[in-house]
Amino acid sequence: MAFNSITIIVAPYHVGVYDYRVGGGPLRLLSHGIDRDLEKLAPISFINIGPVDEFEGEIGRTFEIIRRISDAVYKVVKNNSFPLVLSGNCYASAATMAGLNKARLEQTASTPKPGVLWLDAHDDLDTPSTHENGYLDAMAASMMTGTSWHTLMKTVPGHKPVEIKQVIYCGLRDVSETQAKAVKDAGVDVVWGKADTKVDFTASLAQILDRRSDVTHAHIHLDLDVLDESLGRVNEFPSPGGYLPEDLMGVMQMIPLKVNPTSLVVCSFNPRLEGGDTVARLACQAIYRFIEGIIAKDAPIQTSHQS
Ligand SMILES: [Mn+2]
Repeated sequence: MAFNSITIIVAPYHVGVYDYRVGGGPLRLLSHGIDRDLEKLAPISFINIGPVDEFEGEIGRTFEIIRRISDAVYKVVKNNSFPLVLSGNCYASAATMAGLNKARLEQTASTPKPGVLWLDAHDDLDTPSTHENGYLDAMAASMMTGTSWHTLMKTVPGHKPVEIKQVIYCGLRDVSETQAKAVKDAGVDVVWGKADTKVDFTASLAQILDRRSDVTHAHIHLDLDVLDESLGRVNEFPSPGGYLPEDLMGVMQMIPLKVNPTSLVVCSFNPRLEGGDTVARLACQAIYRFIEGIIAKDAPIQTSHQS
């Protein structure tokens, strides 16, 4: 899978409200110069998702953003560019999978359906009927896998439910009993985070990917609350037992060695809480290492410059 450039899709919204709470995350990552860093690796362009204020309520605005991200990802993939989506909300991954699917269906050579590596403290498999706290993002994975919001998801260009077994979790830990049961019932592969024991996330995920010969291509969902709460408050839902910096770098460097990444969504980061700039710096380093890994794989000649 060769990419000739990277396109940064910028969606700085929380449920359609610009720069509010996690909507500020993409802007903070850009203020840390992620685009200037990546420019050392490949040509960069941008697609900004424009305001959606005229759409009805948080649900109407949310689904318009999902449709627009899907369209953007589709265009980027058609141009042989790599989509890096900086989003406030997690449901950008449901949108990205729809855009990838639309592009894949138009390809003459058959590209395998991508799996999804869901790096997050949360499973996001709630439905409106099981959901408890009002945070729409807790349904991001169920939107993607076809177990919630069926009618509105049909308005998303290219959306076709992703089979739940194609989703692999790494860092999951902040779940209710009902949510844990939903994950277990789904029978998916999970690397659980543990508050009382150090987990080797990189080795454990690598082991799963070695075994999963059905997952050769994958979309990467990086919810920054996968980071351990000791590093800072990534959003309003921090939890212990998450990734330390070496886990984040390890996982993001390992992934391109095991699968062909199709896309990356980085989301769910409210930079105005304690530790926001620490989180932003770590996220930028992780994105850089990940893209560097993809490029090194495509062009072995470049690996000689790496330490
Ligand atoms: Mn989360």
